Amino acid sequence: AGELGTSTERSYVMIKPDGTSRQIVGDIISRFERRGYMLVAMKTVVPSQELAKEHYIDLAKKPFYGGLVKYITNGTPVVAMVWQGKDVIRQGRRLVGATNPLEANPGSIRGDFCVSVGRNIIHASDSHESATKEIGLWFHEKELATEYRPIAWDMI
Ligand code: RTP
Repeated sequence: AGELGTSTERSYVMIKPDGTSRQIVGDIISRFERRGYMLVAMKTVVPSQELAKEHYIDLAKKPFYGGLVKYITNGTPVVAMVWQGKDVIRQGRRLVGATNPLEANPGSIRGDFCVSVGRNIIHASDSHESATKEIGLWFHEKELATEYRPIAWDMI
């Protein structure tokens, strides 16, 4: 997932089915863009059972795992994204807010939009290791932009 601590660092961010249903995709993307991060890949996906289970494999023993997989595979698309930029993994988690939205600060995505841990809108990688795993799970290498620079659109 790029090189940690540099402008090539990458994070996997996913708007979950409740986020797409509630039509707040644009708002969420804006928050990452205006902070200064670059969208290097994005697509809608209706996750299969297999994909959802693999994504949350580390939580397989948790009592909420079944419900979590059911929620992610309810048939509504998720928006799978890769964001790039300096400290994007850690800052992405700050933009998202605490896992339990009742602990999330107002101004964070969860703190602004939700109240239930089981419907908390968005996922963001929590480490360089999970970012690498998750980007590989949701995207083919060729789907990732390798060069991305803002263009000087007022110069032409
Ligand atoms: P995420 O991976 O989605 O960014 O969430 P996270 O790291 O903040 O939280 P994690 O502990 O990895 O949990 C993953 C997702 O599982 C759901 N969850 N439900 N008690 C519950 O019902 C419960 N706890 C966690 C949430 O959707 C959480 O984001």
